[in-house]
Amino acid sequence: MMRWIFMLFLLLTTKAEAATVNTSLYILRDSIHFDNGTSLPYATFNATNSYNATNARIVVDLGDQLDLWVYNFDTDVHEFRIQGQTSTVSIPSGDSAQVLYNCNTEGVYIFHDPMNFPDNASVGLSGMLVVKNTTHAGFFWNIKEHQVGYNSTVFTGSSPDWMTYYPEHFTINGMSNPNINNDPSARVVGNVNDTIYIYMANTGQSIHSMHLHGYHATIVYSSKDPSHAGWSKDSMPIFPSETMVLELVPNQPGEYPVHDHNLIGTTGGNLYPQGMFTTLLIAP
Ligand SMILES: [Cu+2]
Repeated sequence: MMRWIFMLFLLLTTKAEAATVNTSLYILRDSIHFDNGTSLPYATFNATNSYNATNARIVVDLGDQLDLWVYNFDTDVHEFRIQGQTSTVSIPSGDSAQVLYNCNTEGVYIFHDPMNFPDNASVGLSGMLVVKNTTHAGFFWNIKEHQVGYNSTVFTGSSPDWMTYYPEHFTINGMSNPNINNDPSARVVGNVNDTIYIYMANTGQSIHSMHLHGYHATIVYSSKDPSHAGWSKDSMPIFPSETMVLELVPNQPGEYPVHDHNLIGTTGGNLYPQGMFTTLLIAP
């Protein structure tokens, strides 16, 4: 009898079986548009064969097995790699490749085209794989900046001069203020005392410092500085290729700004306020 009770206990307390997550990414090239009228050639990993300037996100649970197919619908050859992995697959134009990945470490990993790094990743080919170990609400910020002229240089097969990089456009999930607040996966909406996770990846080449007004958040994970886990702060510097997970438990209601503390990041080709600016909306 005790044995059966024990087994029942095990069944009730063991986490759901790890699942195999079958998904696909489609490499597509088009443009990214900004409010000052600027358009830049851009390429992204999409969830379908329909282009979107926001990269598809892959969100899995800890322990899942990712079975991914990457389709290259662009006219150029591309490569694919998940951050932290040494294996790279090359995908000719019109071809596809299968990538298997054991999601056994919680965190955020940038999947990207590592060809001529950071050139191909900088023209948009860098998205977020999120391995989560919580059922709390999550929001996702793929933060990135752009300099006019650099993308066309990459697409014509040359390498831009990163020593003279001076970006003019700043995006979260491929969008600038005020459009970020219309992205329900980016704009943090919740209630006082909720536990909210913010999953961030800096897929650009500049340092950004995300400043949360009104609240402190706790760093759960930093790919660059694992020892920062547990720090409670209101400004989070995030370096190129760094990923970070924040836990926010709002202590007061209100609508508070979040922005890049490097204030050029809240502009867009001389327009202000643009760029990396959104708000947290917390109900009582
Ligand atoms: Cu601020």
